[in-house]
Parts: sequence; C-alpha cells; structure tokens
Amino acid sequence: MGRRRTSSVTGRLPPVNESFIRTRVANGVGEVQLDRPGALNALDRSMIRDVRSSLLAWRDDPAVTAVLVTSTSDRAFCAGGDVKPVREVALEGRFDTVREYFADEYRLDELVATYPKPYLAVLDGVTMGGGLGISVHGAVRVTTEKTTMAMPETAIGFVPDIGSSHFLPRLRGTTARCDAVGMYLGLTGARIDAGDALAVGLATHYVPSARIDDFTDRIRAGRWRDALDEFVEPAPESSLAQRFPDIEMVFGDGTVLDMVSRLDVLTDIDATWAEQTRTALRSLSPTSVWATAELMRRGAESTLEECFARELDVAVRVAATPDFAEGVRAVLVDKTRDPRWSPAALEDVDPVAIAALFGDR
Ligand code: QUE
Repeated sequence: MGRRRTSSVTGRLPPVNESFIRTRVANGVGEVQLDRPGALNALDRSMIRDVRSSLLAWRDDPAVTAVLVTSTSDRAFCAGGDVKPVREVALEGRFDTVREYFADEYRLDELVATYPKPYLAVLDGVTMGGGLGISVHGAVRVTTEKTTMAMPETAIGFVPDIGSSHFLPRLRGTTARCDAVGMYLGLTGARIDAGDALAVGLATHYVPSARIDDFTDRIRAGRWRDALDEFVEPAPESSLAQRFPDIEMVFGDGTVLDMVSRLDVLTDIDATWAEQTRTALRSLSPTSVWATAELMRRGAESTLEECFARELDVAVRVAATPDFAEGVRAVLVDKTRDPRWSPAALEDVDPVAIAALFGDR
C-alpha cells in the first residue's frame, strides 16, 4: 500500500496510541490524518470515537482556529464506514450494538455539520459513504483528479446515510422537491469525479494532486485562506453535468418502477447512459433501491437533524434484512460480487416491507 511522501514541513504525524488516526495542533490548525490505509480508511468504531474526541477538544480550545482532515493513503480519503463488523454483529442479532455504531458515526457527522470553526477536508482519492459524512458537512471540501466520490450503499444491501438524505435532495436548488441528480446518485451509487462533485456542490475546490502536499503544508503553517488563493485551480469539466437533462427526465419524480420504465421508453435520452443506468439499477438490492427513494423523498422536506434520526432508524432495520448480510458478503467479505437479493427484482418489492423499514403503521 503506497503512502504519501513525507510532508516537507511537518513529517508524518505521530500515531495516537493504538489508533487508526494521527493528530497534531500547530499554528492554530488542528489536523486529523486518517491512518488505516490497508482498509482505505474505512471508519471503525475507534476511528469514529477518536476523530470526535479531537474535534470536541479543538472546538473548545481557543488555540485552534481551523481543522484540517487528511489521509495517509495515496489511494483513499475514506472508503466508508467499516461495515464488515456491523454485518457480524447483525448476524448475531445484536441490534443494540448495530445502532450504537451508526449513532456514533452520525453523531460525528453532526459535529462536523455544526462545527463552529473552519473545517477543511482534502479528498485526494476514494471518498465514499462515511467518507462523505466527515467531509461534505464541513465548510471546505478539496478535490483532485484522484477523487472518486460515491454513495454506493445500495450495492451492499444498505441505504445512503451519514446525512445524505438531507444533502442529496438539495444538490442543485433549495426547493422542497427532491433533486433528481441526488436521487440518481443515491439510487445507483454512481461514481463521480472532481469536476462532477464541484458541479453538484459536493466539493468546493479543486487542487491538482501533485500540489496537495504543498497545499496542506501551507494550511499547516496556519494559512488556509492563502493556501486556497494560491493552489486552487479551475474546476475540470463535468461529464455528469452533460447528463443533467437526462437525469431530470428519468429521476425527477415518480416511483422506482416509473424511473426504470422511463430508461426503457424515453427516446430522447442518451442510449449508452440509459443502458448503463438500467443495468446498474437491476444489479443493486431491490429493497435498498426502494428504501433509498423513500429516504430521499422524505429527506427533501426534513431538517438535517430529522434526517439523521430517520436514517438511524432505517439503517438499523435495513441491517436486519438478508440483503445487508448478503451484500456485504458479496462485495466486501468474499468479494465475489454475486449477491443474491431477496426479493430479487424491483417489481417484487412489497410496499408494506418498505413502510416497515420506516416504522410506518
Ligand atoms: C458500498 C459501501 C462500501 C464499500 C463498497 C460499496 C463501504 C465500505 C467499503 C470498504 C472498502 C474498502 C475496504 C473496506 C470497506 O466499500 O461502506 O474495509 O477496505 O466501507 O459498494 O457502502
């Protein structure tokens, strides 16, 4: 596993004892380095706890005027929550522990969202799921040509969480109506690049990867505004933006089956994109896809706090479904990528089962 070259100014941060994060404070900047490169910085309970402790201490420390979050991996910022142990615990029926895991994670995300000091995240690599939770809610999200962003949970029989039912429906515009692009990203788990992330507002800045070490050194020297002024370059073009009209037509309203059927029948949308999107939607957990559409619709009219609370209830119930155990097995445990979903088709999902995931009665 490659490691970023040692920073010329600061060197690598000393490890927190027995921890997958490193921290330091210098020149008024509190820095968290995610340091679990072998797991692409997937967030386990200890990381969630340790990052939150640092943020809480720095929030109330007048010597800290800004927070920087980086990674020691040259491949990933953070691939998500560490869901393999969550699967184990769920298979043992220990749903109180499942709930504690997600509650801890969302509490951290909420702290980022309400952080009273400038919060800067450097997303120089894979950034998925929980990785968005500790970045997108902050003020500054810097991308590079190595950034790959996604909310890929429907591929593992889970649902987009970490507050995404608040920010995905609001990507482009502020009306209560659910944004079609957010619906598309949440349902399909589509991977997007820096240009796309900037076009939809998930990212705020672009810096070429080769300049990231100098950029972060400038921030560590206590000069984050200068760093942005000096190193930020224009956003690359977005291929996703070219698809906005198609995405609007397909994902703008209606049920999941309406959306799939529009991919089949609309003749004025890009045929290659329609085919890829149809194949993707048909390969993901049908239950997860239906639950995600409902999460996005409800999230469009909810506060962030309400979204976290709803996501927590839904996440714990989804973790009890066979699709979660099967999806995590197929993608992350055995890596066979051959999940057998139950029910197997979008047409076979029972609306009553989806309502039950939301606690409706
Ligand atoms: C969907 C997900 C995750 C995923 C892949 C998906 C996820 C996650 C990881 C991941 C990746 C590499 C690791 C690891 C976990 O992949 O949440 O431990 O080494 O954490 O399609 O939701």
